[in-house]
Amino acid sequence: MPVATSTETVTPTSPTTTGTLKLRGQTEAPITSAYPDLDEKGWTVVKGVVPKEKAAKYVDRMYEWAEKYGTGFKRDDRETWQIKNMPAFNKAGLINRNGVGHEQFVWDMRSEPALIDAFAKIWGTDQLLVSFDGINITLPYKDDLGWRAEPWPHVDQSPLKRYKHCIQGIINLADNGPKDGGLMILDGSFQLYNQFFEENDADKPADGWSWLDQYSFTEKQMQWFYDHGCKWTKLACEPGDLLLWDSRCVHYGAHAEGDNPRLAMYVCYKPAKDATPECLAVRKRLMKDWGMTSHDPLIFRERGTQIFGKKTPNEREVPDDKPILSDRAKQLAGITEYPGLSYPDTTGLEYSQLEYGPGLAGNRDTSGDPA
Ligand SMILES: O=C(O)CCC(=O)C(=O)O
Ligand SMILES: [Fe+2]
Repeated sequence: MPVATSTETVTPTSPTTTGTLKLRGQTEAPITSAYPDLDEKGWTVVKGVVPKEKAAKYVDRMYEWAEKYGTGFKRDDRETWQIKNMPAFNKAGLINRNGVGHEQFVWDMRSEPALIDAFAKIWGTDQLLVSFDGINITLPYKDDLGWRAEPWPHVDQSPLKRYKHCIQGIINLADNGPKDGGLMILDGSFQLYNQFFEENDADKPADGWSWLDQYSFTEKQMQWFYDHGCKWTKLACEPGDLLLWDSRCVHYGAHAEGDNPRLAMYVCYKPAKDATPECLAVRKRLMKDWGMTSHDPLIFRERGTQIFGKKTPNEREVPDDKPILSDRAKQLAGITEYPGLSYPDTTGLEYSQLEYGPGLAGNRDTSGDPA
């Protein structure tokens, strides 16, 4: 099948001052023929990408990570399942702080061959770069969750991009039923993406739609979708299932209503050949400083404690279990080149520095954080 291309032109700004990477040039469009649902409704659940036994081991490692945080959470004692006992998290249990995106267990998960293969089918190549994304632990808290429990309907694509651009992923690790915390998709919204921005052009800010790959909808705008027949669906899934969705689907992560915890990791891969030298340089710096990214591995906003600042005094800036990267993981990180590709080095950093670099001071982008 021919690969469509699309061209995006934006004004470059320095990534070191904004914490946000803007890229110019051509990026390939994903090929979704392997997953027809992605073209029809914008999302799909790929069953059993990781075997259940392996998923259970990742759950153990995630709980162990949270227990080692040392603020009182114990997986076997539900009395300790309180917000104050957990590492700082965002809405719906999304954790993108504490260097978690570079923990060994996260790198191991990202390097799972079957997971990479699912994205290789989408991009027609296994020479991929992966996002330095976060994890999700959504416990059925008894605390008052306040803002954390509110829906946050959004798309992870700029209104300026009116074409297929990114397929996002979540690898689900624990049983996830209709009442558990999890991914909510507004069915029908994917097909209406362009129409929404055309018909609601009056909502465009004075300086135009943002090029940031993220747009949050107001209640009034959501009513537009409901009036056009869209309905929320909670994606139920089993351990080891991969949730894939086109970034043009309106979605959010819901909090738990039932009794079960949700454990999951955010994953997204794109072709290494589409990475510009600028992108590769920022990724290399993030590897050195344990920084994280939003979902798209090529066009991203920097994320993590280095960017947001510490939310709690004990927030870690470096991973607890610093990763020893396999050769495959180094390729996925963008530290080593794939055969046939060459990455001009603009950083002067050696890999030894990348493994044990100091935490980076600075506060480059503290803007709002829908995932
Ligand atoms: O946690 C979730 O299910 C959704 C988070 C989200 O918005 C995303 O992964 O883009
Ligand atoms: Fe999102």
